[in-house]
Amino acid sequence: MPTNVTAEYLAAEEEYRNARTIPEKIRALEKMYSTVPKHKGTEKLRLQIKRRLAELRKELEKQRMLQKKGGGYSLSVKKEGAAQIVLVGMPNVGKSSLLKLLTGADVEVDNYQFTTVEPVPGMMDYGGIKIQLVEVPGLVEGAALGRGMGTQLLSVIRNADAVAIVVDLSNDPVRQMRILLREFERAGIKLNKRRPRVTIKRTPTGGIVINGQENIMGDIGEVMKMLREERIHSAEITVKEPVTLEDFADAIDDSLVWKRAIVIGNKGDVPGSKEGYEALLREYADKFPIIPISAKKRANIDRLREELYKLAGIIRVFTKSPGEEPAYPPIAMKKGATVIDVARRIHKEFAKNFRYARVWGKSVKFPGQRVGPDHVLEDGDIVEVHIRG
Ligand SMILES: Nc1nc2c(ncn2[C@@H]2O[C@H](COP(=O)(O)OP(=O)(O)OP(=O)(O)O)[C@@H](O)[C@H]2O)c(=O)[nH]1
Ligand SMILES: [Mg+2]
Repeated sequence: MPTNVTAEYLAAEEEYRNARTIPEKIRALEKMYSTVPKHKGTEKLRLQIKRRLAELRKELEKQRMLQKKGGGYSLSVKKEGAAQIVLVGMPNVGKSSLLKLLTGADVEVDNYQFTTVEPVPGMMDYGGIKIQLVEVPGLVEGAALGRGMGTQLLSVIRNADAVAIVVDLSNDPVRQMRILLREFERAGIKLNKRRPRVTIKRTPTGGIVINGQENIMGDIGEVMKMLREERIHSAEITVKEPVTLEDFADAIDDSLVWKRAIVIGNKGDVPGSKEGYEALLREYADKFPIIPISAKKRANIDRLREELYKLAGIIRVFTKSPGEEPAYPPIAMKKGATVIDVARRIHKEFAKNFRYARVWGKSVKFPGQRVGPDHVLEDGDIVEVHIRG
């Protein structure tokens, strides 16, 4: 038992011992975690709590899967278009209004909570690229612990490519963010972070080998313990950047998902929204792009469409044949796509018989530059593939 834990911590620990259900245990552990003083001496304790929380999250997910088999239902939405972005927020913040505005989807808008009761998709056009937006019914405190279909809703979010959080700027948006972020955390959804650069390659024999061990900022004994608990007995582990023990725990936790996210501040036309926006900026500007809008007045919607497009993580590439104009619409590729990826998309013969390509646009120094198969493309580039024979 570490010294100097607070009375609050001890009370939370007592609550944990008395907890019977998984949600009760999770709430108690969260309290323990938030009341442990943060210093070197409590590092192991914090790690233990976090690991226990991760275990409980997996158990909750398992229960949910069993319920699903037993006749419960899932709410998944089939992906269409170049990327799927979910619109998520608390009830009545204007998610449906936005969906309607951006995609023309036929969805009910009304001034009471839970107007939308299941996920609703719509298709947004951005310069010829289709991006699917999905409104997720309002999330509430406790969603990840099973309240109001919350676990099903969060699994829709886990499946999406990216997340757009919608808040009502006129109604304490910082409080809305706190509630939502806690539910994301509980559901194992990490926003605007990336998985720590730790790779684990299981090996048949040879025990644990750690490359870059100097990057682990903490007790290596704890690392070994975590690996044993995960039943990793023989593996080559490479730590490519400095990590804390908690980062390491995240890196080996395969129940976590990592998503890019933005925050949409809606109802910017309502009195009090300016103060709400400023408070939101103070708290969250370093973690999320925050876009203030008004769905009602259609204010700042072009900027929002641009931000949603950026969030989707795709680029538009125009293809052309020699001596002809570029074809429209462009094709959507993942950021980081190369010339050979484009050739493959056109036709597999194009990839097989690839000789070189000519490229116009941001990724090249001069128009029509000749490039090889591994040349990385940028948004708006024009590609002309030349093949053998
Ligand atoms: N003043 C103002 N009202 C808005 C704005 N956007 C939406 N509303 C109103 O807010 C209410 C809720 O809008 P919805 O689009 O149904 O909200 P929702 O988030 O989809 O609600 P649920 O599906 O119930 O969670 C409606 O009365 C809308 O007209 C806005 O920008 N400004
Ligand atoms: Mg709605």
